[in-house]
Amino acid sequence: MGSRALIEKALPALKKRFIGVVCSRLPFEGPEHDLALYRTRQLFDYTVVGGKYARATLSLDATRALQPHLQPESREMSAIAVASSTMEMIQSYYLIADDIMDKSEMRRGKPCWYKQPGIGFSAINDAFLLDSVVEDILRAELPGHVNIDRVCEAYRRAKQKTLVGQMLDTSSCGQVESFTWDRYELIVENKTSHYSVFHPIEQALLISDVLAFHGDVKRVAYQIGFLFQSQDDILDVYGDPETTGKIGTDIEDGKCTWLTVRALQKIQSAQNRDLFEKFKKNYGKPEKEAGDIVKQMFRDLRLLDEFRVFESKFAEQISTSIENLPEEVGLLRPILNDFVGK
Ligand code: DMA
Ligand code: MG
Ligand code: MG
Repeated sequence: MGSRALIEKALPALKKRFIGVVCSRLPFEGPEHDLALYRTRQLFDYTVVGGKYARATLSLDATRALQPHLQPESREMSAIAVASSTMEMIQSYYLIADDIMDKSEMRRGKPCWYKQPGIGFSAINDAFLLDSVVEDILRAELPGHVNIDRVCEAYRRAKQKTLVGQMLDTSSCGQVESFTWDRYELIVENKTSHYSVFHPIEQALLISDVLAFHGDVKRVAYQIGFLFQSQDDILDVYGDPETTGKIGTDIEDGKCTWLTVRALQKIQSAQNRDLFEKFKKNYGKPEKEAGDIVKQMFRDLRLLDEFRVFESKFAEQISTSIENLPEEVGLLRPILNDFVGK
């Protein structure tokens, strides 16, 4: 059985754990219990279910690669699948908050959670709630595991890093002068690569009791994360909402993205002051006309063609990095190649 299927199979157990932790705080029966039950179910079904499960699948794939003896039908496998599926609760936690901050309308082909009738800003609390149960679930699924404290600490640190990344991402908005590759790399490593690629593998390494070579894995994971976020930036502007399930907001929000850093680099090396002023005047503005001017500038600068070249070259570089991983973590190679392929 594939890891994605095992994750899907683990979701009802994850949901039960989530509801269990929330309801344990309230009287066993009665209207408050029913209220919490209803809201928790609704939250889980709307925001955790229905993604690609890329992070949970990556984590489970990595664990299975490191522990090939694990049987798909075993109890141990079910527990590890639920532990891996917490990656999807974490993802929902970030996305709920990210969509509020980015003023997004759609996520996974439906209105964002905070846009749902009767939800609004209480979505902020829902995000906190999802985060708050992760450690309880990990401890409940892996009782007495030698590395359980390390697993929880890895989550805490990943979260902290992501929040710093989101802070850097949101506070860079509109600061066109600061859009350099250094700034962009820092944003991406923190807001995306660590939690999306490294942390799922890190949890797998800890669950499999591999305590060395995390730094080597991290370097490759950050490269993969960079490819992933730069593609996300391209899709934000050029993606079809029917396929991506979301409507881009980066240009209106004034985000520091792959496209803007490259555009500014080209404008500056051409020493074209007028072009720079034109970009600055129109980037990060709510009006559609301003956004259209920015898009036309991107077109004139042939950024999409350049991205395709960068993408294939960088993907090759990543393949080499995966190849060069130490033999001790060599079992991860096919999983990483697979993840890049997607
Ligand atoms: C993604 O940032 C980062 C986190 C922590 C969710 P983003 O706003 O570029 O992502 P999306 O395009 O999915 O809104
Ligand atoms: Mg966003
Ligand atoms: Mg964002």
